[in-house]
Amino acid sequence: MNLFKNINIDKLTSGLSKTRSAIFNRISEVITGKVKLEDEVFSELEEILITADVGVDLSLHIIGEIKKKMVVETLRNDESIRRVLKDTLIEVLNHTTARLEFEPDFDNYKPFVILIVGVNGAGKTTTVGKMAHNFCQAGQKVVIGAADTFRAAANEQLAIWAKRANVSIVQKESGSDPSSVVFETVKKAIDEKIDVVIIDTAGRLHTKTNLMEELSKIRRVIKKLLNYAPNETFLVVDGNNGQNAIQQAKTFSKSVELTGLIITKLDGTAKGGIVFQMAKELKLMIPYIGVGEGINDLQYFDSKIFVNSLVGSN
Ligand SMILES: Nc1nc2c(ncn2[C@@H]2O[C@H](COP(=O)(O)OP(=O)(O)OP(=O)(O)O)[C@@H](O)[C@H]2O)c(=O)[nH]1
Ligand SMILES: [Mg+2]
Repeated sequence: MNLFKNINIDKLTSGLSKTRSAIFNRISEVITGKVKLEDEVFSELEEILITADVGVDLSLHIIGEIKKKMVVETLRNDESIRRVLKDTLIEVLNHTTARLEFEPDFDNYKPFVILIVGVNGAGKTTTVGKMAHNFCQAGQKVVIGAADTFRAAANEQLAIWAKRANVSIVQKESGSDPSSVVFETVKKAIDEKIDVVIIDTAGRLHTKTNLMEELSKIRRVIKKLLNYAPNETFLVVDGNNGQNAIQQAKTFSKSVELTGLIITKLDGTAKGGIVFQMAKELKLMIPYIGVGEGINDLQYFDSKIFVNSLVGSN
């Protein structure tokens, strides 16, 4: 019953193709036939990683690790270099957070409540729709709460997603208190024995204190109804925003307790290396990544599969 772990290797591979072809394919060019690894090769590798937005410090760390590991490699060829690179990248993703994978405990938490937050246009609403679809496909009963009461068009956009995903939705006229929508959504879930609640919120600048306070109020309202909830508070960030997205996440986490980071629009960038930097700096679980606008384009994040899709599995 793990269908909510939507992983489609073909989608993932094609979604990450810009980062792979612009950057990681270059690695092949650099290492092909280089049995003896000169310093020059290492500095080229380093430059490639930095260009992919892996970050300077992290790229240096990765190259250092590869150098160390290659000393003990008996067989030095393209494949062993690629393998060592992959192992090192997986280690970076795995050693930075206590919780590696999104494994929701639906048996003990019903309803399981997920709150989605982020700056304007990050991909929150789209992600809520895709996530609802994933859970619904896995046989869960889902309700979406439309707590973005700020933008007039927000209700309509989310209603379209709810219809596509074939899940129920709670909405109020725009201008209503977002907390009252949240209250009604969670109440409905309890009354109707719904498995998963996903709350979409309005885009907010992490620097606006009053808007961040609104999120705290939403959380308090949820907690009043279910003392264990929200189970998850996921920050959605646009993968194209690079360093800025890291800053957003840091400021958001000061106001709300984040439990995960969803990185969207990785299909639109050649700088997907940002995922490594985010994992390392933010130490947050990455439950999903977005690799397209379609309903199936929210992919469950598995560090090994992600690295294989980027560096190639051969
Ligand atoms: N290519 C691509 N586009 C995406 C992805 N996720 C979201 N988008 C697009 O990004 C745009 C903004 O998405 P929304 O879901 O409306 O973003 P939002 O965070 O809800 O925006 P606000 O509610 O205005 O703050 C839309 O055009 C989406 O189709 C993705 O993974 N890949
Ligand atoms: Mg939205």
